[in-house]
Amino acid sequence: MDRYVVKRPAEEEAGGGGKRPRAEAADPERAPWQEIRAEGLSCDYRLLFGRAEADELFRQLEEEVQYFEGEMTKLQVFGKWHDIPRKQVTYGDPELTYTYSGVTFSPKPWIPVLNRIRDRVTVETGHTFNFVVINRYKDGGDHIGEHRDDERELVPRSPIASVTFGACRDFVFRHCDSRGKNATRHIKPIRLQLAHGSLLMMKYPTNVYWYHSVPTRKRVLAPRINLTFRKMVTVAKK
Ligand SMILES: O=C(O)CCC(=O)C(=O)O
Repeated sequence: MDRYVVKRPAEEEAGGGGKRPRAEAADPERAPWQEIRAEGLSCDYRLLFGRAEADELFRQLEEEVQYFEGEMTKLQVFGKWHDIPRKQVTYGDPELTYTYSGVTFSPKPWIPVLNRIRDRVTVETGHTFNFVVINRYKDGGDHIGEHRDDERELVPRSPIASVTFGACRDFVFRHCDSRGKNATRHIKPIRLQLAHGSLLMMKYPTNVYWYHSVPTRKRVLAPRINLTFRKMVTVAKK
């Protein structure tokens, strides 16, 4: 498996035999983009928030985000309904909806902490977003299975901005030709470790060819929150 690990400065120091962190890594304003490329995969990754701001945003998200309850916590896989193995919610512009695994989500209205994160992504990337899916993994038992973000409602070829807070979890890309028993080719999966306060830009055509997942990791005891900002097609109301 190809492995890319971009750690926060403190982790770099601990793992690097007491080496001082590089200046650009210590200051998220100057954190460099890391380009992750493979056949049909184009992603850019960097730290977006410094440690203190990331901690503050994580705390605010824990206090202010209200996750779906009841029927909205189930999803359909091969015709059978299952509990979603994590908490989930969508926020966004009022006229939008989003269908995922047989469930149509209506967004809750934007709240200040989400506007702040979304605006920072826009300033750093030049892309605008009108919808966000938030996933909360209480520990390493919570997970998300392999899927592509290729829903019909997404603006064609628009990038998806994935912002992570909390525990560092493996994020695995697998090429569509290299999945399961019917694999026709052996393309190595790509494993990323998405750090607290980081941004992963998943650009076209990544979600055409590559599935992604956050697998269970029993040794992870801390929570993680991931926000995927998306641009959805706005359908004019009659
Ligand atoms: O938690 C993550 O990093 C992935 C979330 C995800 O795959 C999704 O929202 O579609």
